[in-house]
Amino acid sequence: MKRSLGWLSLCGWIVAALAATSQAQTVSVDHYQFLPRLSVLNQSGGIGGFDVDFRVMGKFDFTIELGPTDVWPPQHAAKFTNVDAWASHPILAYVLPLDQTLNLSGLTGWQLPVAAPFDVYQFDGTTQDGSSVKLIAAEIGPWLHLRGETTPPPGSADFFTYELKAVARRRPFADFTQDDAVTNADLAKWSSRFGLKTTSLDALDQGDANGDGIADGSDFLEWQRQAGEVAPALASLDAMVDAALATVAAAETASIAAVPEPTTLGLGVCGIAVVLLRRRRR
Ligand SMILES: [Ca+2]
Repeated sequence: MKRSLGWLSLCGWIVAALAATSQAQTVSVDHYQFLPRLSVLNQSGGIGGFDVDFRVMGKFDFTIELGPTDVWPPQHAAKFTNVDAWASHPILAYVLPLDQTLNLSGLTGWQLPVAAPFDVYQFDGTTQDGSSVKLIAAEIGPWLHLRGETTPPPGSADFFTYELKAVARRRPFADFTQDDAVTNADLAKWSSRFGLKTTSLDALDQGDANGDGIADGSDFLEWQRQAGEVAPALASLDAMVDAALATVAAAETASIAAVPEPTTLGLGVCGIAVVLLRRRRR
């Protein structure tokens, strides 16, 4: 009886341990802020035949988790959390919440096997109206480049489709003038706000780079670290991501291609040795 109880408790312990390992492990959480000048959500379609560019603004967190541990190499999963971002109509006073139009918080992302000095994630999901969403996110230095689109549910006639091209900067960010560059103008803005608490308005706009509610010395240090920084052009980011994505296909082909067996490898080495010997004799 005692022995069976012991076995039962061991089984319980193993089950608990397995449950614990199957829970996603957070690798990193980065805070980002959209750069509205470089971020556009295009809305097109509908019966009226709309084609409108909305400006994307707001904040979100980018969370990386360890994927399933039973695959090798281990893959990272990504998701958007604490999304407080929207797309603003160029003329009319209305906005599209990104969590609604793209279901940003509901997308699941996987790291792609790119041969590039930065990480690329592919996101998939569905919006509330049944449109499917595909999105690529690339973490290039402090910048997060996002591009993606929606496709309406099959057989639907009156639906909008959306295309996103956006750049976000990791926070803290010392661009207080919101011109995507950290310059003396930002220092002047910070000085004019020094010691003041931020209100419900945008924290950056009030000299608060780290978003702790006050424009103080730590925000000056951020400005000092980032002084001279200019946001990269959208086209150059696009080209980098294109080049990285092109290596995914190559990586997949390489893994499929057979690794030379020791015998064939040995024969190849023998062949080269024979050729070299012949050359030497000549
Ligand atoms: Ca600036």
